[in-house]
Amino acid sequence: MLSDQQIQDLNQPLLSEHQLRFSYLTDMLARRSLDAQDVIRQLIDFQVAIPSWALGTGGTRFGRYPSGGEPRSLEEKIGDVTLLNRLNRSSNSISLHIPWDIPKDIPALQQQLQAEGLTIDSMNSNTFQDQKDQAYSYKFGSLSHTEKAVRQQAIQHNIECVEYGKQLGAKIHTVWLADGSNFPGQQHLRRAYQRTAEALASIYEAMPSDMTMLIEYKPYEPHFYSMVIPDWGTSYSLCQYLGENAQVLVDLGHHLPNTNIEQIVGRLLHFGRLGGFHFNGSMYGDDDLTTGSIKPYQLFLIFNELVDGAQDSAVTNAAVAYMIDASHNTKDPLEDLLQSVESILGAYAKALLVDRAALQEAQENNDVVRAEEILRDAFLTDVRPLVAEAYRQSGGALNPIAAYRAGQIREQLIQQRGKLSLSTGL
Ligand code: PSV
Ligand code: MN
Ligand code: MN
Repeated sequence: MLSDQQIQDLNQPLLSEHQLRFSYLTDMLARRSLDAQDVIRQLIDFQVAIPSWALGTGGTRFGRYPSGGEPRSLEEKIGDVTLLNRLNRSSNSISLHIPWDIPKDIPALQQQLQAEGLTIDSMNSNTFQDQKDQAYSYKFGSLSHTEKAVRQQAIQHNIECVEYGKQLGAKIHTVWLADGSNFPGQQHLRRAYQRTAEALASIYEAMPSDMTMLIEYKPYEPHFYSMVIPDWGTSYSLCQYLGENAQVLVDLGHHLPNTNIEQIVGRLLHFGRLGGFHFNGSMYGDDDLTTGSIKPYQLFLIFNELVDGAQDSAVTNAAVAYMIDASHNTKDPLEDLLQSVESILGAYAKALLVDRAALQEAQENNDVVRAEEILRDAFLTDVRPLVAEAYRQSGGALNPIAAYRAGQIREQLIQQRGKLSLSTGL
């Protein structure tokens, strides 16, 4: 499905208008001493991992409305990421969730990945649900649980994920902990933290030296009084406790409304502890909407910190892992992911246009308006021709969503896999 030739054919009718818009933007950037090709090169290198759980329709606890053709196996999930990557050449890896994605035939999986030029990005553990044959329940926590046997079971599950990761070549083990409490007094807050730190240390010790543990924080949900890892400070302190292969993961939806996420990013870069992102969009909380759909300026400001950090020799932060973490009820999941990747690339491109020397000068002179205008100037530039050109130069579609629709991909997937969704059993 979707050969290189097909993509070229779909690009053909769009080419002349694209050339017009691209050459205008190239000229405008040159007037500002910016080299469009230099930006494009960086966009081509930028890759965003796709989580296996974003490939099916999400839902709420009220219902789910799948559009059909959803992947029924890990192989089909990799098949979906192959399609996305053929269209935009910017999503060359997939993140797996255990036990949802337990690999059955590892050599065959490796072959499939290699043939498509894909890799496994991260392994994600799941101690937020009880599984069928599980000895102990996580109702009152997993790594933070009061009982040692429950903690041990959760540690063992994480080590199992690390083992799968080793076999599949994943370099990241991500821990998002649903542990917390719903009522004051339910949990001893300090001891729950201590137990978690010790349990994480046992997992950390089981990791090979080239693997990084990403620790994700979240202020609320599933618990509404306290979460054991509610904020970046807690994640950061756990990383400090564990060692240099532990890093903080910033999920954009895991902040209380109006939190200054770009400042958190700046702080973590300063400490060299920024490990990765889960991109999504949100209006209220962990809404898991399309990245950039609600707060595009915030997304740009986050990338502004990242680009600034990358250009500052004083920042020694290791490479940051980028992933989407979104899943909702309304859109075709593949179209949603194409939109998200495009928003991310757009925000990155805009951040690359910021005149850093002028910004620094304005900041040092406390010229507030000038500093803000420099950022706004970059943010308000229409960079879509740069992103489209990056897709084109790397062999992708000039307009991935249009190509997806013109190629009737969803219709073909429904034909192959059926209209019904396995996850709901409907
Ligand atoms: C739950 O909030 C969550 O969305 C976290 O963001 C995790 O990254 C994801 O689920 C998968 O475990
Ligand atoms: Mn997440
Ligand atoms: Mn989340």
